[in-house]
Amino acid sequence: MDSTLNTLATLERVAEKRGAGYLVLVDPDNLSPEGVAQLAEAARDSDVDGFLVGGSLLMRNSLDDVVRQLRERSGLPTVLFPGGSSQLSRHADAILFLSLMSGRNPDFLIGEHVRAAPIIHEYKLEAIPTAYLLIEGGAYTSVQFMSGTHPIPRDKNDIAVAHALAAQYLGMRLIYLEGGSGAKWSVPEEMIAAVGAYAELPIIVGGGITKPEMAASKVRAGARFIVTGNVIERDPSASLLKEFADAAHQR
Ligand code: 1GP
Repeated sequence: MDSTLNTLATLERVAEKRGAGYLVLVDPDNLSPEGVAQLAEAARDSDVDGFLVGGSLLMRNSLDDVVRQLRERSGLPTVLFPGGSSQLSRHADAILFLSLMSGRNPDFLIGEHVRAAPIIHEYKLEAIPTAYLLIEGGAYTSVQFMSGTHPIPRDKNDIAVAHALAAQYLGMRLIYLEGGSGAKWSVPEEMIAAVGAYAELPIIVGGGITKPEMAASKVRAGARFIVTGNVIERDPSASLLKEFADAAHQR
């Protein structure tokens, strides 16, 4: 095991033990300080496995506070999920070092990474090389607009598989299949299964997952981590968090 990737190793152990992990995405713009504190405590008591924090575009400078609060109050792994090189915090456990591989915009393939790397080094953040594949989700999403890229068509499993294999050969550690926040259609189970049949990397699935049954079905198809954002922003109750966690934890 790579001893420098402690947070990834922790998350992988959880997924191994429980069948899959459940991660809650927090957009710092969308929560008040009280809301962050409540969510952290509810997650701690509801079997949630960790937080992702970030957004395609942040309108407020609250990332540091949100990350610190989530981590301190929940004790859960808190990982940056940045929309760009300005979304860095020394308080996080790790950062998904995302390469938007489904796109052909060099800024999101390497440019933002070069800008972020010195700060990541200074903050001693664990950088987790992650292939980020945007999959058509029936809505024109913020990440599409902000990155100026097209998603992979949702019926083109071969294209998703080829990207995932390329990611593996390039040394990525995770594959993120992203339907986009607020997607009408989540990533199809057939595509998750197709990617899992070829690539050996753990698959994260997010975007448009609004019901625990959907999370369970993605896990049966081969997802190792499930991410929800909007649905928990709308109802950050411990009971709903627990339902999603139970749906992801199939062991
Ligand atoms: C995480 O962007 C997603 O991958 C979150 O999507 O807000 O639709 O859950 P939702």
